[in-house]
Amino acid sequence: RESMPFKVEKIDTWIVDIPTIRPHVLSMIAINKQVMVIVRVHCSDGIVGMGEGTTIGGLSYGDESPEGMKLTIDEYMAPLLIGREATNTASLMALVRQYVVGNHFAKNAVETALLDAEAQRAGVPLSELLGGRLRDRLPVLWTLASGDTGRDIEEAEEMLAQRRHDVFKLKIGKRALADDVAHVAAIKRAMGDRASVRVDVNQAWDEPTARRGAHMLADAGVDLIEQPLPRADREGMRRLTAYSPIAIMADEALRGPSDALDFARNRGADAFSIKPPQAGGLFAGGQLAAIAEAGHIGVYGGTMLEGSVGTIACAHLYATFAKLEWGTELFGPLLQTEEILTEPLAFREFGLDLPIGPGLGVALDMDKVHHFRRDGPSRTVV
Ligand code: MUC
Ligand code: MG
Repeated sequence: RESMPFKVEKIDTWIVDIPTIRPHVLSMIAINKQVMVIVRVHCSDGIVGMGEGTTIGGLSYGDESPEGMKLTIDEYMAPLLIGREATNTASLMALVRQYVVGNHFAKNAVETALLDAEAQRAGVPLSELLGGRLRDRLPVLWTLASGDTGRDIEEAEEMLAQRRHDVFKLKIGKRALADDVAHVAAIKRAMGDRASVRVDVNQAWDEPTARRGAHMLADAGVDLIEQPLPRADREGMRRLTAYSPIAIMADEALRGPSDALDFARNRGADAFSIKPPQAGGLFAGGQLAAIAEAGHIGVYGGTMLEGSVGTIACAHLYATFAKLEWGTELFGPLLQTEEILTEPLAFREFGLDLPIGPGLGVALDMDKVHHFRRDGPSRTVV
């Protein structure tokens, strides 16, 4: 075909630190801020595509840090992309994969920015490039993780009253099983039938603890247990899934389509938390959903607690999924004290509305971005 004249001209990568509205306590770390790498791909036709690379608690969740993502993109990915035609994301990402092993979060951020640019150029929402929307809004749960039972119940009541969320995920695994179960049971008792309650153990249990935990949590009225065992313990996940009276979800164990295929073949989980950064990109995330559907495994739209750019990119993908049995947890922007978009995302009525504009359909407030940039003008000591 005739070659397109538009080239990738420049790639910005900015580390942006935003405080959280309260401490967010997970089994491995408590966070007080979120750190995003905002990626902007400038093309020679004037189009700028955006992506985001965000993880949780530096290197305590996964093996990529924000600082490492920035370095990987600046030193290894940008030189491969600059000067190339900007209009074929699949071929650009194939080139990146040829020279960069792993680094899924960084790849996802770059792929998102390239796809955003392509969708803007085509004048269609990103979801169209990803296969087309099957829904215009997504259900969104909220994670109660203040570390305090009373405060979590108050927070849940507020969310219900505002009609913002009616599904809650609780982070457990840090304390003794009996203490964790008492915490979860108190919250479920306070909620009654008004809300669904699930837990995320973030790999903290061993198999005997998980077996006991599954029964105790089922008795407490919990619907689902996310990643109870270490990500490498696939046999344990398979046995637990067969044994547990309530659904078991895989999260950290799913680092791409081949993990998903293995889990589907062996029924290593009842549900997948699909996270494009963990899977290696939006296309890879879509492949996980296809494998889940083919394997009769439930689908859940996960989050890395991204800000608005990463969140809306995931939303465009999740809107294309045939099934979304467990809803989504795309609440990341609501955990941050500052919004870096000109118009915040539309969270209402227990869900999130998809934007209708081209590409991601959102715009950065550049003053805010520059203010919160780690190396931004306001932070530079002359
Ligand atoms: C995780 O492990 O699922 C998603 C929601 C939340 O509170 O933490 C994240 C990470
Ligand atoms: Mg999880």
